[in-house]
Amino acid sequence: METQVPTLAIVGHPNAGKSSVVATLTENDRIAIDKRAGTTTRSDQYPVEIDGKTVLRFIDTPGFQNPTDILEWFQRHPGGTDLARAFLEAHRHDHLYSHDCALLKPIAEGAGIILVVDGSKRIKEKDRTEMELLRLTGRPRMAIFNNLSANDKYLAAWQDALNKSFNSVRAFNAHRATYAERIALLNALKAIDQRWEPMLDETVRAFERDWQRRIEQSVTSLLELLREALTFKVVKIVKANELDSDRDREKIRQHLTENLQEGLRKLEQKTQAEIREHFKHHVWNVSPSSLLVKDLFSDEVERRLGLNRHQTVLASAAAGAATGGAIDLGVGGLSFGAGTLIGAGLGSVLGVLGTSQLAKLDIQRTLGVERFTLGPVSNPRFPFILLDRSILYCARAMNWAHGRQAADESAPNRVPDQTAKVQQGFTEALAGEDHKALAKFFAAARKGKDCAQEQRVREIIRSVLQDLSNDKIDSRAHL
Ligand SMILES: Nc1nc2c(ncn2[C@@H]2O[C@H](COP(=O)(O)OP(=O)(O)OP(=O)(O)O)[C@@H](O)[C@H]2O)c(=O)[nH]1
Ligand SMILES: [Mg+2]
Repeated sequence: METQVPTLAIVGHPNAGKSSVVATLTENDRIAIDKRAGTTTRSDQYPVEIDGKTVLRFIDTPGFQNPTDILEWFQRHPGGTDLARAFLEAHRHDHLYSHDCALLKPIAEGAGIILVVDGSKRIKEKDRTEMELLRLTGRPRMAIFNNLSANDKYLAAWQDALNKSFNSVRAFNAHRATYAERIALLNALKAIDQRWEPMLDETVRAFERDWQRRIEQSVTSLLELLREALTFKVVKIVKANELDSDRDREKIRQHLTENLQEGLRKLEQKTQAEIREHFKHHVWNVSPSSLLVKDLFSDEVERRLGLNRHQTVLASAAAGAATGGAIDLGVGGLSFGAGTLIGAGLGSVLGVLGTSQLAKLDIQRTLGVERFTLGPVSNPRFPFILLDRSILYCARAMNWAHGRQAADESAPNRVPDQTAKVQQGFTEALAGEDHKALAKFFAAARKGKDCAQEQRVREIIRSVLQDLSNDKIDSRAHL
């Protein structure tokens, strides 16, 4: 084992949530976690790598099997010996202590210790035994509360007992911990062994750079999605003699609308897969009540995300004025200029996406064929809705702890994605100037053109994503 790479063994009772803590700390959702005790039977190493370099190592261990025996054995042996190593040598082949030996092995090899406890349960004799035997190993050690319920009746007693034997005692919840809390834990590890300080400082900086890089990659994915979605169109060519009536044309329109929607759904899904990859998610169980699983073209999504009507009109007017074209608010196949629209009363003009037009149908007749083209999307609200939903997806990817594989209703999402809880889209909370910049970017994207606003748009989205991952969430008015 390279000594300069800080290595921490995660220890505790069977089922204390040790593997869940390791999964969250290493962003590895493939680690076996189960409600049954005894899931982990050997010590497994989980290196944290940044740019191909191992900067930190966590070791998942089985729960203590016979803590009382270990403590008694330690107490019978003279101080100054490396007790973990001595115990291991004496019990290496004793099947009765197989889990204990697996647990003590990394400690004997020099790993620091993170003890995981459930501070919501009453403290028992066994807990005190484990604390004492870990103290006797003489290794740098931290204790963390991974509380499985909100009960805080016993917390003071735990604090008291742990403070006596551990260099640092902190809360770290495997299901709720965010990026910021992971960084805070790494910083706290510096205090338990000063030799680690330079390496951990570097690790924290590497983590921060890596996180910024992921946010940047996500912004790129989102801009790419918007560009692709806003140029996407569907075409059907039919022989004129196969078209009897307007009913046939209406059927083609419906068919093309379905294709257009399906194509846009696919583009969204492709981007979602990229975002999961940026944030290392392989397990992705979203509850059916989440707005993220509703159809992109459903009323719920349309109602809860995107700009409001007033904002849409103002933003589109600015973008329309800039490009010198009329604004198509795409309602019932009619096209309104800004003046007409405002004069007509906003309420009656902008409907939900389901009833208003997503894109215009163009029909060209030449040489005995009719060429039907639907798209690209001209509805001015749609890109705001798509962007909002993508931001919501990023928010979940950024804030969903990798150790949270099972459903856990007790831990609300950092950024609510339950349909009933989403009161407003992210773009709606932005300033009018930002709406205009976005609208101009969308207008240029529709034409497949570069946009002078692109840098600005990047900054807007980056800043929203940074806020959502920096624990500033509670200060956002709409959440
Ligand atoms: N509600 C809640 N449940 C948790 C939390 N952390 C872990 N669990 C659950 O506790 C159970 C045990 O988690 P594991 O991570 O497998 O525990 P372990 O300590 O590794 O267990 P063994 O390997 O069997 O010793 C699983 O059902 C987890 O989903 C948490 O923070 N909150
Ligand atoms: Mg385990």
